[in-house]
Amino acid sequence: MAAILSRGLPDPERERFLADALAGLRQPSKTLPCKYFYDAEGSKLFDQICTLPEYYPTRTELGILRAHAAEMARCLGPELLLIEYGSGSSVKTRLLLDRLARPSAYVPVDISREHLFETALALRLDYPQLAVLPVCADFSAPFAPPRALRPALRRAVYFPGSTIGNFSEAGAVALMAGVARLVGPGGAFLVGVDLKKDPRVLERAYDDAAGVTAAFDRNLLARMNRELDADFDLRRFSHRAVWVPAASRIEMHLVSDVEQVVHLDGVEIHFARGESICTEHSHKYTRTGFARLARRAGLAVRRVWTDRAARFSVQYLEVPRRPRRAQ
Ligand code: AVJ
Repeated sequence: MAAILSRGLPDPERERFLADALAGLRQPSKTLPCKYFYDAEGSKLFDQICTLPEYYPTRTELGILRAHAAEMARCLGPELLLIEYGSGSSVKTRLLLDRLARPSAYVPVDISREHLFETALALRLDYPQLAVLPVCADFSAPFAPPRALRPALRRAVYFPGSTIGNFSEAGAVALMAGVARLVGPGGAFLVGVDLKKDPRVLERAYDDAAGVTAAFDRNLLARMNRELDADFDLRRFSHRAVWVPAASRIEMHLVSDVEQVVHLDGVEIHFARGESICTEHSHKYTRTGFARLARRAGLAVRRVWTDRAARFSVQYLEVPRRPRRAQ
């Protein structure tokens, strides 16, 4: 009954997921958008990834925040409207919120609805003076920010976790240009950027010994089975993580172990043995490479904090008040 109802009702989120999945799986090199990792199950697995010994980014970024949050808060200034892209559990944000001077409002933006509203509720309890205004949206598409209850002196976007690494260069520039538009001249962007390093360290971070990242990757197939009437056999796909130096990125793939046909909403998808679905790109930057990218989006890097080993960086950027004309 539930299945009949859910099929009969127009569900725009399901329709978009289905259209994106079909479009990706019909390409000569099969792909799926990585934003679909984060259903309730995927969000749980991702939180687990963040605690793995091999997955250095979360731990390293938290260390940088703990050491420099006060200075970051000084850069951001008082009475701030803070908008966060892909807020998840807002663990890192709390380190900033604890240091900010009289923040006006916090706008967490996330596509994982339950996670978002649970987190907002917890934040309201812990920060009674702060207006917490969650927005359930895909931050990579235009969305309307809510009006803050109190006027803010300044707007800033916070984008931790190196999620910017999921975007192509053009995509990252477009995203940052959107940030620049949203915060306006004099506005700020605080972003976590993972740095280029030994490929062995990178490949292990995306293919851990306990198999949590493999389960996270396969959950995308399980999610299509649950939500899109697909029949992926999870035992017949293997998780792979490869460093692609020419593109300076880690690619995650689900490799078909056998020749097989899978059905997705009645459509047949053929897999040759060894054919893969690319599920994620995670670009790694050098400091100069990232600064160049930001400049193309009209943002100027003002401060960079890193850990001792320079594995990860947190970068503070501004939209110049009088933008210089591009040469
Ligand atoms: C959430 C995009 C930062 O690319 O490192 C972790 C996602 N994928 N392990 C990343 C991820 C596999 C993660 N980001």
